[in-house]
Amino acid sequence: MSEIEILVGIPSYNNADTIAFVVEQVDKGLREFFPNKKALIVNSDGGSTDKTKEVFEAVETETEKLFVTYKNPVPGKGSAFKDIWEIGLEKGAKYFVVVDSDLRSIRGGWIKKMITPLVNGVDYCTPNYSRHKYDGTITNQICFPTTYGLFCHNIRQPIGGDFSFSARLAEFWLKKADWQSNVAKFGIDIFMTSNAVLNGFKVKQVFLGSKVHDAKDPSANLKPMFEQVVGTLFGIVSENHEKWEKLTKVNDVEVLEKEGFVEPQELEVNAEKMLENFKLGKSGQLENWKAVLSEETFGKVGEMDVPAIDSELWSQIVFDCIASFKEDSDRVIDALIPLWLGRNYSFVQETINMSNEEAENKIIEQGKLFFKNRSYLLEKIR
Ligand SMILES: Nc1nc2c(ncn2[C@@H]2O[C@H](COP(=O)(O)OP(=O)(O)OP(=O)(O)O)[C@@H](O)[C@H]2O)c(=O)[nH]1
Ligand SMILES: [Mg+2]
Repeated sequence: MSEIEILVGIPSYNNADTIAFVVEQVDKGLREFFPNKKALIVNSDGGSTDKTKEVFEAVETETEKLFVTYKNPVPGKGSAFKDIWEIGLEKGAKYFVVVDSDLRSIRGGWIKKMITPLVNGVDYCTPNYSRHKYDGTITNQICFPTTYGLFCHNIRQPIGGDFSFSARLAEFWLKKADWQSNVAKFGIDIFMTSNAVLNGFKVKQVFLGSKVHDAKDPSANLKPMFEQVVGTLFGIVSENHEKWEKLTKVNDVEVLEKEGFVEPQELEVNAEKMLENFKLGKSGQLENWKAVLSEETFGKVGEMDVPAIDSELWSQIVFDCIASFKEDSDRVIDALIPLWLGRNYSFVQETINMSNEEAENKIIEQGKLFFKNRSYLLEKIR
C-alpha cells in the first residue's frame, strides 16, 4: 500500500454494537475536512468474540480500512495501540488519531478539531469534554490532580481515550513503553500523557463537547482498571521525580475549540454501594493502611466508620501511597482502592446538590491543592 498521511486507530474488544457509528463519523470527518490527505482507518482488536470484525468490515467508507488482531501477547488497550502506532509509522503517517469504539457522541468534526493542531505543529492533543460530575472517578480523583499538582500541567482529561499526536511522539512512546507491563492494558493513556508532558512535547487540549460512551458506575468493579492506571501513574511519578520536582509553575495548557457548557451524559451512581465497599475494604486493609500511610493520615482514616475524606486529607493519602509505592506496589494499590471509594463517597456527599459545573470547580480546586501540598511528598521521597 502506498504512503498515508493520516492514521485513525480504533481499539476494540467486543464493541460490535457501537463501532460502526464511530467508523462512519471518522470517515465523514476525513472526507469532509481532509479530502486531499490519504488516510487509513485501523481497527486494532483484542480477539473479540462478538461480531466486531464483521461489523467493522461491513461499514462502507471512502477511506481505506484495515482490521488487525494485535500481536502483543498481553491483552489490553495498550497492545491495541502498539499495532496502531507501528502500522502508522511503517506507512509514513504524519498525523495520528485514536478514538474509543464505544463512543456515541463522536462526530466528523472531532477529526477536524484533533488533526488541525497537529498540522500547525502541536505534538499531542488531549480531549476536553463536559462530563457528568460522577463520570471519570479515576481521572477526577487521581490522574487529573497528579498531572496538575506534580507534573504541573493543567490537563483535565489525561486519560480521556480520544487523542491525536504526531509521528515523532508515536515513535518516542513506542520505544519507551514496557509492553509486558500495565502500559499494554489500561495504563496506556496515562503513560502517553505523562511521557508527553515530562519530555517536552508540545501539548494542547481540544474541547469535544460531551463524552457519551458506555460509562461505568464507579461503585461497580473498576478494580482491574484502577490497578492498571494508577499503578502505571505511580510508577512514572516515582521514577521521574527529578524531572517533575524542577517544575515550579503550572502550565495552563490551552483549550482549543472551547465552547460554553454542554449538557453531559446522565449517570447513576450508587453511593450506598461505595460506602459498603469502603467498610468491607477497611476491615480487610487496616494492616496495609497502617503500613502505607503516615501515622497522622492513618490516625484519621483508621477511625472512620463513614468516610469523610476531604481534598486535603485525600492529597495526603495519595502522597503517602506514592511515597510507599516503590517498596511494595501491590500493597499500595490494595490499600488505596477502598480509600478511593471513600473519597468518591465523600465527594458525592460534598457535591450532591451541586450542578455539574459547580462540582467541576471542586475538582479544579483539588488539583490546585495537590500542587500546593507537593512539598509534603517531596520531603518523603527526596
Ligand atoms: N483491543 C482491545 N481494546 C480494548 C481492550 N479493553 C478496552 N479496549 C478498548 O479501549 C477503549 C476504552 O475502553 P472502555 O472500556 O470504554 O474504557 P473507558 O471508557 O476508558 O473507561 P470508563 O470511563 O471506565 O468507561 C474501547 O474502545 C475499548 O474497546 C482490550 O483488551 N483490547
Ligand atoms: Mg468507554
